[in-house]
Amino acid sequence: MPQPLPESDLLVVHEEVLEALDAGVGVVALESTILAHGLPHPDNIEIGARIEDAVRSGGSVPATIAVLDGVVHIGLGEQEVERVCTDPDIAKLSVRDVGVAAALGLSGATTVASTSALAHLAGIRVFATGGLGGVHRGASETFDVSADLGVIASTPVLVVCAGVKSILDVAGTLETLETLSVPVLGYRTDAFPGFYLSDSGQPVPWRVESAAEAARVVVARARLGTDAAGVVLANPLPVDRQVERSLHDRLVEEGLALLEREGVHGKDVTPRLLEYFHESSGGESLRANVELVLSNALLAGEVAAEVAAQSAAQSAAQSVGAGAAPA
Ligand code: PSU
Ligand code: MN
Repeated sequence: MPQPLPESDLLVVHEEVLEALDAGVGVVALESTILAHGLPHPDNIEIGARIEDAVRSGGSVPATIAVLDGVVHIGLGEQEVERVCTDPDIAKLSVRDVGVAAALGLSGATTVASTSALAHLAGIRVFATGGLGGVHRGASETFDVSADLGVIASTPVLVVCAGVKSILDVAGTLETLETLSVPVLGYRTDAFPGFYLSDSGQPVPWRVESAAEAARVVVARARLGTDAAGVVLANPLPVDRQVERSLHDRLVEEGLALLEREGVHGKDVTPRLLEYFHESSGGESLRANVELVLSNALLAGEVAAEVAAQSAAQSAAQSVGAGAAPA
């Protein structure tokens, strides 16, 4: 079990989250970048609350993570979520930015990378998001590879996501995850999902059929000590809920052209694309985005509850074994 970081003037853990961790109840970390930079205001406030409710429906306690006035918060109250959703100047913080924001007393939303790293510090083992960052198309020239990948490679947190968007180089992203020793599990699927699409056209190396099975992977990796990296659990939208193929292809093509035209790069790429999709899909990209995030939060809630239960059973079995051993 990871040892939770003690609280300090730089980091506070919400009381309910702390109690859940102490009691061995499942906890699911949630990122705040999707709220601040991935979903339109003011819908993001209500969606944020629904994501937390979905984690609870899965049997776990949600911990949305953000940096507010230089303090890392593991778990946000209602007003804090509203602040993240409303402040137009809130920064997007990857891991490298968190210490800077803390030192300068700034506020920011956390990405998959920083949310995973901070969740791990707090002793949280499961994390739900929409889509993972990855290798961008043309990365061999631009070097644009999301820090999400490198951080997952060194952080033992299971990330539930709907794969990556097809604006990325999906095959290159999967190759990189293999190189970085990050296992990718398909949840009831053999196909790696493509965010808006149920199937990106790439296969997943492994398939699990239940939350309990995904949790067993986490527990077995910890017991063997082969858990330096995290795990990606890829949860596709049902085929009848995906974005229609022709609309999808038009959005991707137009979105990539727009980036080129506007000279957008670096950390602004994903927020700008999402904004464009939401504006020009007649609500369809937002509908799919919300559905997949809620589905991921529910599944993560179930997996975290299972990880907690299986870890407790494992510790109990170990102490019985130790007690029965001859002196
Ligand atoms: N993918 C999405 N929606 C998002 C993101 C990714 O479908 O909002 C966000 C996540 O916070 C992710 C970040 O960690 O974008 C990756 O950004 P970059 O590519 O700049 O590392
Ligand atoms: Mn990038």
